[in-house]
Amino acid sequence: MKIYGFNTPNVHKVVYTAEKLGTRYEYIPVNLLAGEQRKPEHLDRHCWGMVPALEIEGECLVESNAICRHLARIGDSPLYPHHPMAAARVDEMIDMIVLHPGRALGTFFFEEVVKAGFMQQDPDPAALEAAQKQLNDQLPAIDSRLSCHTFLCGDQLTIADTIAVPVFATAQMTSVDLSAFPHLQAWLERAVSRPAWKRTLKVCSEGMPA
Ligand SMILES: N[C@@H](CCC(=O)N[C@@H](CS)C(=O)NCC(=O)O)C(=O)O
Repeated sequence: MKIYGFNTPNVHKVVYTAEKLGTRYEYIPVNLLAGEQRKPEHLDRHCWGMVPALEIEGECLVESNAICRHLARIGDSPLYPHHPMAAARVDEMIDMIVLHPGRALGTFFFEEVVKAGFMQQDPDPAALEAAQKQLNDQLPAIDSRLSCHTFLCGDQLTIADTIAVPVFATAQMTSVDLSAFPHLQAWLERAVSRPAWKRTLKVCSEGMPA
C-alpha cells in the first residue's frame, strides 16, 4: 500500500497509525508547497487535491480518520475494537478530539505555523484568543480522563490515541501551553518519546523541501 502525504498533522495520523500497527507501506511525498496536490495524477487520488491519500488494492481512500480505521480493521487490530460499543467509544473520542480541541489547536497551527511561517502574515490575535478559550473549556475533561487511564479510551491503546497524538503534538510547534493539563501532557510526552512517533516524523519530513 502507498501513503501519499506531506509533513502535516493529518498525514502524521495515518503514518503514525500504520507505524503502531506494524503495517508495511510505501510513503510517497506530495509537495504541497510546490502545488503537486493539484496535478491530475493526484486529483485522481483525491478529488479535492489534498493529503493524505491511501492507495490500496487498486483503490484510493481519503480522509485521515477513515484511513486509520481501515488500516486497523484490515490489520484485525485491537486498536479499533470489534465490539460495537467499544468501537463506538473510540469513534466518540476521535470526534470529540478532532472536532473540538483539535479545531482550536488547528487554529494555533494555522495562525502561528502556516500563516506566520509560510505566508509571511501576522497571526490574528482574536482567532488565537477564541481558540485558547476553547482549549481552557475543553481540555480539563480530557486531562481528567487521562488521570485515571493510560490511554484515551481506557488502558488499551486505540486509534483514538494514534489520531489524537498528532493533533496534540502540534502544540509543541505553537505557543499552546499544556502544562495546566499534566495528565494530558504526560500522555503526549510518553507517545512522542517513542520510536513510532520518531519514525513518523522522519518518514513525513522526507517530503519537505530542503
Ligand atoms: N479532513 C481531511 C483534511 C485533509 C487536509 O486538510 N489536508 C491538507 C494538509 S493537512 C491539504 O492537503 N491541503 C492542501 C490544499 O488544500 O491544497 C483529512 O483529515 O484527511
